[in-house]
Amino acid sequence: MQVLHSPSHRAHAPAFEFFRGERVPCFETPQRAEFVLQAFQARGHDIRAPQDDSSALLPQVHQPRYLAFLQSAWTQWLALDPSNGERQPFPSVWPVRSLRSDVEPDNFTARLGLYSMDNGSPLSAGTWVAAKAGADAAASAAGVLARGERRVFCLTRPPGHHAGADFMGGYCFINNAAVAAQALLGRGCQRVAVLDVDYHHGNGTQSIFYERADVLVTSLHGDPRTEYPFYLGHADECGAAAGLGFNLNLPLPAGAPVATWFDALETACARIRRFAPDALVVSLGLDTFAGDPISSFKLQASDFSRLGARLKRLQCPTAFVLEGGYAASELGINAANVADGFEQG
Ligand code: SP5
Ligand code: ZN
Repeated sequence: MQVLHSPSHRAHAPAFEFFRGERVPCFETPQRAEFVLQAFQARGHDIRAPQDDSSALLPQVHQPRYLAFLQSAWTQWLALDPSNGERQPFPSVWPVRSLRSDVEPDNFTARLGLYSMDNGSPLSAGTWVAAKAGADAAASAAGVLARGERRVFCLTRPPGHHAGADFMGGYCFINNAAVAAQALLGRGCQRVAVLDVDYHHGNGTQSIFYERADVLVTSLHGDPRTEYPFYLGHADECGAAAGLGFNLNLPLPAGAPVATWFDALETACARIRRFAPDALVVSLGLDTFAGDPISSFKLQASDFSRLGARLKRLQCPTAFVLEGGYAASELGINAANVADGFEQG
């Protein structure tokens, strides 16, 4: 299948994140994408550079002042102190309930908190370049499907599904799945379904489309009562206003057996089939893998082939967008198994 990939992903390479108060190496590394690229090359997939510029789509998915901040954040960080090039910015204050988020503070760290849902999404010098290249791949994927291909794979990082209209979070900066869905609507689709199979609930994607009936968002994920992102992803979130009934969450307990996961996948597939979308965007997190270091579902490599084959049966033009998955050395096999399961299924 066509695999859209840009080496610009490497520009996003923060050194550490925080875990229980300690600095630990980032889980979301450039090496992840390199493993996936190697696996797709080894299996003869058609690796291509993204052809479309997502610039006009981004403000349809994200708030302009958030995009402006993200694009200039590293320059602003350096302007505070030239030696900041050796450091990573982290937010330390957030506008939670009762505080104002409509007024943008002048202080850099205060703005970083305004535009962040957590302190777990470190920025580096090339974050914008890498995230924009990922969004370009998502926009290009819509073009590939519009030209008649039945499937396409965005081999991109950083991931996107935690990023909301005006915030970063969970290693995500631009919501690539939302960009792909919006681009498909712009290319003539009437209805687009998103299926998010990352271990973590795609809070950003849900919130972006929550009041819309043209994008159905379905998600299988670890129960937010115990799993990140904690504050969204419950089963009673069904959409609102025009979007009521167009959001389906299927939270599963941490440690849920593989059979339970595939049962939930059937429920999501049934809802997607009833929606009769013109295209499907799969937020493909592979952190459901048994060997994932930060998650606790139990899928094996062969289960990813089964996933791909099941999605093929939806008989819908499908754009896969890479999300999480932190067992880096097995990520390529698992991603390629989804792609090959889809092609052969
Ligand atoms: C895209 C994506 O998968 N983002 C995930 C963001 C998760 N951020 C929280 C990481 C917390 C790590 N906790 C480690 C627990 C080990 N038992
Ligand atoms: Zn995840």
